[in-house]
Amino acid sequence: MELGVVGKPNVGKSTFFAAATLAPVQIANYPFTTIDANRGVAYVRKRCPHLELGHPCKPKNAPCNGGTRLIPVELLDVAGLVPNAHEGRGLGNKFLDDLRQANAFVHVIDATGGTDFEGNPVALGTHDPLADVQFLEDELAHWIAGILSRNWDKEARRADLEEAPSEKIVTARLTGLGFTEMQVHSAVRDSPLDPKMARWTSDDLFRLARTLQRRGKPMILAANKADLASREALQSLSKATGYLMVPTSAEYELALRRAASAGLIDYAPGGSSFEIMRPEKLTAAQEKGLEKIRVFLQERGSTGVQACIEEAVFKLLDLIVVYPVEDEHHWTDKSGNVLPDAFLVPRGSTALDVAFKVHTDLGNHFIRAINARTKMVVGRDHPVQDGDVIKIVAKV
Ligand SMILES: Nc1nc2c(ncn2[C@@H]2O[C@H](COP(=O)(O)OP(=O)(O)O)[C@@H](O)[C@H]2O)c(=O)[nH]1
Ligand SMILES: [Mg+2]
Repeated sequence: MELGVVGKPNVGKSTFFAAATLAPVQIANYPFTTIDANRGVAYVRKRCPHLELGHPCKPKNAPCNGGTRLIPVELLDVAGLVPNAHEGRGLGNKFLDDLRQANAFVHVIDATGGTDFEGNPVALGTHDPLADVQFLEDELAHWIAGILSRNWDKEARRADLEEAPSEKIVTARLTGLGFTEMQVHSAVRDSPLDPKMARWTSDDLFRLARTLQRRGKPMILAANKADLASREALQSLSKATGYLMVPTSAEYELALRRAASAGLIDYAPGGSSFEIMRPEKLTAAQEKGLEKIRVFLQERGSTGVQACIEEAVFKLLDLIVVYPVEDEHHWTDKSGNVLPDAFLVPRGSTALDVAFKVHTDLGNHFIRAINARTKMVVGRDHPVQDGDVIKIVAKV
């Protein structure tokens, strides 16, 4: 699972990334850190099923923080995209190529309208953030269209002669961009296209690219710098975009997580409050800064950063969490670890999909699954539910 943090320069992408990937101190020994300069691990939260068991879990891939399971999600901080990045402007193509595997994008916009297209600061309210949404969509569609149209005419003629299905040709051309075959097939099917591929115009290819981009690389908006924007302005922006949008203050979230990891405050990311632990260690400026943040949290509920990642995962991508175990009675793996793993899978995934997610062998030798809560046996095609604890029975 990977989310690409995208947007033009100076909107707060790196601040968002730094905040989201800074682990709370309680789990600092867990690799929720930066993998390299611009790849890091954030997480989404779920109530851990160990609370039902009455004794603690022993997690391997997703730590548990007092009953809150933290399930890792990779974040990619992409350097700012400027208009015409697809033509290579501002190292555009390299950055676009970094986004190939992203399942979805968090598009960070400056909700205050205080940054122009190139990332230069301008008077607040003088740049329309909606224009950024349009521009980014266009860049992504141009990028996909560019890959799709490379030597199109030649290949299209050959494919027409061989009567190759167009979905197959398009899928092959876009390998590595992270689209599923189903997404490509449905995009081709829903586009008004000539049966002969050689007759597809560059406009046709661009429209197809746009459909693919919207379906295969969905986007949530982080309306950032919300600390400088009024609630009313944010509400009308949200209404106008037609996208899922979460107001964020990446700057406040970063300040809180840094203060928390320094032991100055007690703060759980996503929370609506914090507690000062070491008042004697705070400078006057820090104290004043924290008070401003406290007021913001009281008014808005949270900084929005954690909420934005969770909306991307649970709403935009509609993923659910399942807990595979080997012992359906004790909810353990072979070595007795309680609820060792938590996996994100698309809603509608079957027991067999979960088996493959755990291990290819388990998928290949699948016999049946057992819902560890109800002890009911379920077949391969049974769709799993959010929070299911599930045992896979396979031929050994
Ligand atoms: N007021 C405010 N400033 C922010 C926020 N997030 C980032 N900034 C500031 O915006 C500028 C650009 O941030 P940066 O993360 O480098 O943007 P990037 O170029 O998109 O990666 C920096 O001066 C940040 O301190 C925020 O939530 N509120
Ligand atoms: Mg940056």
